[in-house]
Formats: sequence, structure tokens, C-alpha cells
Amino acid sequence: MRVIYSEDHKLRDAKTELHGGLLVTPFEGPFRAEWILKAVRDAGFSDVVAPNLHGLETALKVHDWGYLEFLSKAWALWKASGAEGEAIPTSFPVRRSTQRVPNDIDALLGYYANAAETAITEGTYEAAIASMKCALTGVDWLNAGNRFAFSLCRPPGHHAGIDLFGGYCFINNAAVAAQHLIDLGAKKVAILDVDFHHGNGTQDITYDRGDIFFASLHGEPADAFPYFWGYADETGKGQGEGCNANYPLPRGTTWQAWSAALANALLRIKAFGAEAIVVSLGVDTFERDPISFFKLTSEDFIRMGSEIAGAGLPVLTLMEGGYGVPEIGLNVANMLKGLEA
Ligand code: SP5
Ligand code: ZN
Repeated sequence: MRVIYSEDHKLRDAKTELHGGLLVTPFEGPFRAEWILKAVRDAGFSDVVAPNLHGLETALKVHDWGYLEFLSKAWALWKASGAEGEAIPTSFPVRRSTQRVPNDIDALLGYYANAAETAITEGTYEAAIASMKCALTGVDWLNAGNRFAFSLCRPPGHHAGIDLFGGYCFINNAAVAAQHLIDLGAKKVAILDVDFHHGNGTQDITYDRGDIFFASLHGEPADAFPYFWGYADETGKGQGEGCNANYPLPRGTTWQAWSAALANALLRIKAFGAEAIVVSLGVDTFERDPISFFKLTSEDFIRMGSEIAGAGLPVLTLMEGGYGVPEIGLNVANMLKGLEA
């Protein structure tokens, strides 16, 4: 399995996350990619390469142009406004308000945010672009005839919508990868999101598309971030009707119920006729994850990899969430081992 990793993830090193009414050290930090890279190497995955050159053309097919321009300028505008801390959104367009794009940076932050825990900081945009390049390079590896790649994306992407950041995400790496697969000739692809949190950004981007099947297993929205997306009755619209499958699962879910949902998702992906699977891999389903409520064990991640490989399709695995505990590295390495077993 080829592993794609960029040192530029370190450019995203936020000092603040709004959590429990305090500005705490973010759960999503550079240590995550370091731990995961070490564990993956220790598990024998030694083919680690830097990403290929890629521009913004694929991202512009899945994100709004004004949104990407905002991301590229947000930190400079924030500094120019005289603010001292990191760029945290505080004012939001809501039900019955206008949806006009504002001028002021405080307003722009709220306009483009779907959550306020995630600060934009110096280097965030550059790290998000490097993360996206890891995803695109994983697709290039599959396109060269290989069955598996692992893009060690950081920052993650699945909460980034057409024109929305939040949930530690800025550019939707999975959607960009799926678009790249299609641009290289695939007619149909699937994104399988196994992160604890619903992949609301990916759903936002793919909801009306008939060429990308999106399946997500996640904590029940009424109780789990991102709260306002991820119900089972969200099935897609227009050309995409029937191409969106949500599997909300309750507090305390273990491998037994989780794997039953996975089996159903894989059946749906096969029936759809996907030619490849992009896996949004969050290991925040782990029993000791600090912000989540599923109970998967480290061994379950090996089973997860083998079940997914059992679909018989090329698989690009992309890193999403997984926090706090050193086992995030082992859990990722286990999933990759399961894929190749
Ligand atoms: C990529 C990814 O996994 N993003 C997750 C972002 C979650 N951010 C906000 C979570 C708020 C949840 N509060 C948890 C309370 C735990 N007691
Ligand atoms: Zn997550």
C-alpha cells in the first residue's frame, strides 16, 4: 500500500478550540499525523511518498469559488482587522435572515462556517491545500493500476461543504478525490464515511449527484456533531435521489451493530455500480476516543479493513478524525492491514 504524506500539515497548528466554554488546545493537532505516520511505518508500510503537483481545478468543481477565495484570504483579512487571537466565527446567517455575502471578515467567517469550534489560523489554508494534494495523489496511484492507497490527510475534510468550513475541516478531500476519479474516467464512485461524525460536508457536495454514492455510519444526529445532518431519511435529491445512505447509530455502539450497518452500506455501494471506493477513515469510533461515543476496539479496525476489501474494488483510504489517545496510530495501521489481508 502506498502512503501519501506531506510535512505541510504542520502549517495547521491552531492554538485555540472553543470547547465547553473555554478556548482549549485543539483536539485536532499536528501530533495526530505524527503518531499515525509512525504507527503505519512501524506496521511495515514503508512506501511513504510526498504528494504530486496538483492545482485547484478539481477543488473548484466541488467547492464554491468564493468560498475557496475566502479560505485563501481569511487569515490576512483577520490580521488586517487588528484582531489579536485566532479567527473564530461569532455571527451567523440563520432562518429568515439574508444570505447575501458580506464584506467584513467577522461576517465572512460566520457566513462560511457550519461550526464555531474551528479557528482559522496562519497556515491553515496552505495545510488544507497540502492535505488535498495527498488525496489527489492517492487517486493518481489507483489510476496507475494499483488497488490500495492511504492518503494521510491532515487537516481532515469531511465536514467541509460546498461553501462551509468547520468540524476541523476546510477542503473536502474525499469529494475532491471522488471528482478526480471521475475526471480520470470512472463513471461511478462511492465515498464510504466511517468516521464517528456524519460526513455532512461530503453529503452537501454529493447530494444531487448520480455519479457519487455517499454512505456514512455515525452517531445519531440528535446527540452527535454535526447535529443537523445525517438522518436516515436524507436519501439524495434530483439525479442523486437514492445515492445517499445514512446509518445513524446510538451511544455505545459496538462492532456487532456497527458491522451490520457496514455490510449494508457495502451492498448498496456494489448495487450502485461503483468502480472505486474512497474511504473517509476516522478512528474516532474507538472506545477511548475523547469526543465520541462508539465502542470499537483496536482489533475491530482490522475487521473493518477486511470487510471493505471484500467488496473487491480499488480503495483509497483518506484520514479524517480520531483524537486524544496514542492508539489512533495503531487503529489506522490495523485498518490498512485488514484491507491488504
Ligand atoms: C473530522 C472530525 O472528526 N471532526 C469532529 C469535529 C467535532 N467538533 C465539535 C465536537 C463537539 C462535541 N462535543 C463533544 C462533547 C464530549 N463530551
Ligand atoms: Zn469525526
